[in-house]
Amino acid sequence: MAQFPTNLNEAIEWLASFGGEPEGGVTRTLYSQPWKEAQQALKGWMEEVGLLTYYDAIGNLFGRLPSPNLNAPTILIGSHVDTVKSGGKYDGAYGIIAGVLALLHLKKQYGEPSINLEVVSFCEEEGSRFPVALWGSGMMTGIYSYKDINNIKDSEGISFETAMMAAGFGLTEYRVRKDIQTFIELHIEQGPTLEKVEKSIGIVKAIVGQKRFRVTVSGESNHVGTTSMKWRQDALHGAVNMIHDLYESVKEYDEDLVTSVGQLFVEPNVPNVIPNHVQFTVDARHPKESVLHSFCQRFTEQFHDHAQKMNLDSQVEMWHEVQPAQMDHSLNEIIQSICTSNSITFHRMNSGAGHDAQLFARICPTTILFVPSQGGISHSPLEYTSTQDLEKGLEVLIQLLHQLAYNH
Ligand code: HGY
Ligand code: MN
Ligand code: MN
Repeated sequence: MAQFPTNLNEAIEWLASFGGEPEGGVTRTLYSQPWKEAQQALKGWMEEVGLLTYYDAIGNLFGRLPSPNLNAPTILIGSHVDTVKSGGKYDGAYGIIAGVLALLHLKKQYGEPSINLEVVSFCEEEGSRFPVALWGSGMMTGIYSYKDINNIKDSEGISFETAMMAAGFGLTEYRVRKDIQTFIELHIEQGPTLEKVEKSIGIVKAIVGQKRFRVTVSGESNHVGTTSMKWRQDALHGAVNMIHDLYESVKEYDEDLVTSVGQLFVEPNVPNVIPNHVQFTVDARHPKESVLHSFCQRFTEQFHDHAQKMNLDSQVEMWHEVQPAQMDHSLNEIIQSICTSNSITFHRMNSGAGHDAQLFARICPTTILFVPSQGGISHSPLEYTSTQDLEKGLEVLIQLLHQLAYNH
């Protein structure tokens, strides 16, 4: 294959090769070698298609199609380049690739826009290497600052700051942009809804709020054979009771509330030793902040009750929280009219996944549109979206940007 892709499908495979794994997954975590290579390759591709490229101070990469009007604002499109561990080819990547192809098409077809158009490859959204998520958009919107990464380390003990500086970023003060007029993200749905309702485009009304916790349970390790059940301080038994209650409590709320324990570490993790230390994560989400808050308060109290009854110590620490975000109604109306006039089916829905659009919605008119995920699978090597669906999403994005950025 030539150095740079010439179409959507080629670009998906090309970008997935950076951090690609033999079993088909992709691992491209913030400031890692595959991450650096992917950003550099995207920069080369953006330049090849005629965009002006640059990095900001933390490693967000931009490709700009400028307006001749020096005072024009900027419409930003794009998504995140990082992935979860052994993730899919489309999560984040599709939004960046579609952004580059859309600007290439608009430049060829209509020349210079009256409003600057920029595609961004956000450095990080997932929170899969460090316990910080939405780093790229969080800094761009001014919601985060460098102090938010103080004392943050990855699972190998490498500090966020060390990794950022080793990649050549974080060396200068961060300047929040004031020229962003609109943010639009194109993304795979990562769920089963569009496939079930047999529609091609998801027009997102709101993105759910989410809270992520690290729970630590401490007891006392001892010999499994000589310690009677009544004398134990078994951290794993305590954690199991907590997790059981978590999944029971969620049933008492409406079906929009979701929660998961995605990670669990046991120490000393030896078959004939009673565990003295357990750490697990809780991810909880809902479109309404009040419901999310009440659920999180409830399970936190339940966890501490279990710990107290079992003579254990417990810590429940929230490390990530993002409010639910409403998407822009007038942008969504334009998307709906584009779908209708192109006979592209659409479905109005919420997003259960968090996205960079969630933060941009706080500073400017923002929306995110979805294309279907086959089987609703995501964050997995089995993540897949058909070329036809990918192309439809790109077509809607192109027409939306043409309406917004080219004076007729
Ligand atoms: O976890 C999420 O919602 C997103 O995929 N980062
Ligand atoms: Mn994701
Ligand atoms: Mn994503």
